[in-house]
Amino acid sequence: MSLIKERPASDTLSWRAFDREHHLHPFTDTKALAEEGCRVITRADGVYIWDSDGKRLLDGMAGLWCVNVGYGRKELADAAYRQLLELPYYNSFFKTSHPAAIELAKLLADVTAPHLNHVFFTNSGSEANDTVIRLVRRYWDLAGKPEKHVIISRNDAYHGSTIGAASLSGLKPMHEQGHLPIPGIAHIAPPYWYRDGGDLSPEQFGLAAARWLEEKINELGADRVAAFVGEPVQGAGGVIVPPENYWPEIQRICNEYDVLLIVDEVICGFGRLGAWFGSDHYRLKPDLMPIAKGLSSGYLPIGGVMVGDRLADLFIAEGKEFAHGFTYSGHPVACAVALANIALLRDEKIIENVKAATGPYLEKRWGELAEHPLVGEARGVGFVRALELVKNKTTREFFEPAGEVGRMCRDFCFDNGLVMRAIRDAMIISPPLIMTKEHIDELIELVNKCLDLTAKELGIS
Ligand code: PXG
Repeated sequence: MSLIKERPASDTLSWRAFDREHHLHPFTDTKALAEEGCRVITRADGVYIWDSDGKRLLDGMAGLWCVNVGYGRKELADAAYRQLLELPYYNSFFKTSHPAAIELAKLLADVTAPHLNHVFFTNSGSEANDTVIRLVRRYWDLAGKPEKHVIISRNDAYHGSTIGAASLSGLKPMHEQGHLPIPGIAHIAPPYWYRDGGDLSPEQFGLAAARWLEEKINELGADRVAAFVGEPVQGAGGVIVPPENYWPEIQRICNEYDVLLIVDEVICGFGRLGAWFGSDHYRLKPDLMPIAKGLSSGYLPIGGVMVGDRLADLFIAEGKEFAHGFTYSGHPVACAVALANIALLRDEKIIENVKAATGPYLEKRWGELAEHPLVGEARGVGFVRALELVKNKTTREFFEPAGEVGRMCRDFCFDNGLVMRAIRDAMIISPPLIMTKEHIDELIELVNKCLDLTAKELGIS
């Protein structure tokens, strides 16, 4: 039912017109969108979405890396409905709480590592990362080392769009457009072997890339460095999978220099890598762990920061107020949906299935795509994967300017019933974790077709 008075917004053309006239989209060239018109998605079920013309698309991106349990789960809708009737809103300020937030906090403590026993709720991954900055700096203040305030992040990182999270992010346009980063944030290069590894083996490069953190700490002075932040696998930066020896070395360096480790699990958390968390997959012990997306499978906005005992113990012992929080921190309806979502992941053994069955199958089938003349590298972990499209497979030469070939391939995907994301010229998937082997076969067939169409357009065979 439409609330728009002038005209029932029930068809693609009128929706497009209203969208063009009134809606500013995130990360979008508004002029180009106005010229082309937006795609209107009207419904979804399982691993498929439908647009307003009734066209079905296989959602290779699980929305925006988030619909882990797939679309149309009645259990989540029922949980929201029940909570809306019982207690649609209450806050957790001023010594109050409510059952949904309490139970979710307890469940999160159960599914995360033993030293992660507290959660601070937010409404998004961006807010979670802003909260992280506040927590880290507050922690070192309380610990009597206020000069330890610099947070080291990485180029190509994406930690969100609020001022703090955008500062942690390592994407040039975000910094250029916002006079960012804020003071006290430094960046090192990521472990992007395919692009930057040169003649080094992945192992040699992995160690060298981790040592850039050590060099940066020494350059800034360990007494000034508060924390290091990284995504287990960098998502929006292009699904940058670190060599196996990278994270153990980062953990060693953080321990040695007493630098807190922040592992941003907004994409990798809740099963994406075939483990509950990326930290489990890489055997990391984070002091802080931002979460969002898969926490509710995107059904409602909710995020949070898992806070390790080291920080939580000091905050509690200190007995002083932490001056930070949001009206909707621990929103009851979002918490109820997150609880139902985690219950599905656990009870239906969705993550175990990715690890043991569908993940390895996807890995095998994805690997076959490396044979394609356009594909320089087919990489990934679990259910997050990338194809690096290159001009020359032997020399690892990229296309110039970056992004055009990726966009071309992405458009072929949409036209042929598949959602893939293009990051520069890397084609990305991050599908719902409920994908079956049959869905994976369908996905690979569509990807192959779209790669062929792209190659044909470029005159490459
Ligand atoms: N951390 C990571 C690792 C993310 O991927 C955020 C934090 C921020 O979360 P919120 O909920 O504030 O969006 C993200 C978000 C893309 C894309 O195009 C990726 C994200 C968001 C929007 C688009 O790849 N990741």
